[in-house]
Amino acid sequence: MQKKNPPIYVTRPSLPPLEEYERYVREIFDSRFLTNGGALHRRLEDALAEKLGAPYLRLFTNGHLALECCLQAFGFDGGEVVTTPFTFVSTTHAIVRSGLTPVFCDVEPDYYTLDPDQLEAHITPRTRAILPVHVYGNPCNVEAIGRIAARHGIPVLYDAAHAFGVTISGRGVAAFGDVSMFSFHATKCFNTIEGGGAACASEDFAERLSRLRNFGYHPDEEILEVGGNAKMNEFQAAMGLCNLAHFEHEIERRAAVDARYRANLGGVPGLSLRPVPAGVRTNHAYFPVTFDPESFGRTRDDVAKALNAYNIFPRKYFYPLTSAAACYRGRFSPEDTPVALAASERVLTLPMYADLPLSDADDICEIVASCRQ
Ligand code: T4K
Repeated sequence: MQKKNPPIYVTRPSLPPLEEYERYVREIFDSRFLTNGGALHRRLEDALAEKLGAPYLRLFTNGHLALECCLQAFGFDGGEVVTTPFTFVSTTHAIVRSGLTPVFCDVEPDYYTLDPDQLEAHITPRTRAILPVHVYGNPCNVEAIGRIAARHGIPVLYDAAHAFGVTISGRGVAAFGDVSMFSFHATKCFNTIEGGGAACASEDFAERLSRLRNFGYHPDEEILEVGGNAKMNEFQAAMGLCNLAHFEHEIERRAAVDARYRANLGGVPGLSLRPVPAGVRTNHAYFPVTFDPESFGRTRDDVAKALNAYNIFPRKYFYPLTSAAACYRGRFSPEDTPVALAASERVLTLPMYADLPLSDADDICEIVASCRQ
C-alpha cells in the first residue's frame, strides 16, 4: 500500500459549494452588518432552534464560551459540578474558569458517557449542577440522569459538543436537561468555522445568555450582567446557513463510512467498536476503536504509529483524561475513574468525515487489522 498523499487526518471539514457561501457574503457586503446580531445571525438562530427541537437557541463565537456562559447564567456562587473526565479539556476548564470545582464521576463501559449508577454517590450539599457529556455522537442515559437530578433539585447542563442532530426516540438531544451546549467547530459534523450554541427551554435563561455573550447589555441599554464578548459574527453565521442545508446528506455520507468500518473491523479479535444505543439516531461524529492490548497483542499507540507510517493521522480522543492534565496535576485522582482511565489509554478515533473515500476506509482497516499479533 502506498503512503497517502495528501495525508488523511482524523477529520476534514465539509464545505458548501463556494457559490452558496458567496451569495451570503454578498449580502454581508451589501448590508455592512458584520456582527452584533445581524440578519444572518438571526436566521441561523431560528433555523437551529427548529433543527435541534429547542424552544430557544443562542449562538456563540465557539462552544467553549457557550459552556462558560451557561455556567455563569445559572448564577452559582462557588460549589461543585459533577462531570466526567473523559471529554475534551474544554468541559473541565469551563467549570474551573467559572470558579466551580469539578467532581469526577466515572463513565459506563459501553458508551463512555457518565455512569448514572455512580452519579448519586458524587452528589453532596455543595453540588450545584451536573455536567454530563454526550460522547462521539452517542447520547448519555438522559432519562436516568434526569430522574436523579430531579430528585436532588439540581440542574443538568449537557456538553453536547459532539451531538448535533442526534435524536433519542425521535426527540433532539437538546430536549433533555436544562440547557445543552453544541460546538460548531470546523472539526464537527456541522460547522460555522468556529462557533457554538446553547439550547434551552427557558426564555429567561436564554435572555441571560444573550446578555452574557454581549458584555451584559440588555436591549434597553441597562448593563445587567458582568458579561464578556462571545458573539458569533455574520461570516460564521453564513457558513452555518450553508452547511445546515447539506446536513442530512453529511450524515448519510458519514453513515456509509461508519458502516464500512464496522463491516471490516467488526470481527477482528482484540478490538471493540462502540454500539449505538437503542432508539438513537447518531450523527457519526467520530469513529472510536478500543484496543485491548492483551487480546490484540499491540497497544493503541502501536496502531497509531502504524497508520502514521502511511500518512494517516487518527487521534487519541480523549487522552489524557482531563483530571490527569498537567495543569490539574495533584488536584484530582484519575485512578478514581478506572473505566474512563482505561478508555483514555485504549481508544483511537479513526478518520471520519463525509468525503473519506470508502477505499481509504478499507486501507485504514487493513493496516489496523495487520497490527494484530
Ligand atoms: N466539549 C467537547 C466534548 C469538545 O469535544 C469540544 C471541542 C468542546 C467542548 C469545545 O468546543 P469548541 O470551543 O472547540 O467549539 C479539536 C477541536 O478544536 C475541538 O473543537 C474539539 N472539541 C476537539 C475534540 O478537537 P484539536 O486540537 O484536536 O484539533 P486539531 O486542530 O488538531 O484538528 C484535528 C484534525 O482536523 C487536524 O489534524 C486536521 C483536521 N483539520 C482541522 C481543522 C481545524 C482540518 O482538516 N481543517 C481544519 O480547519 O481540537
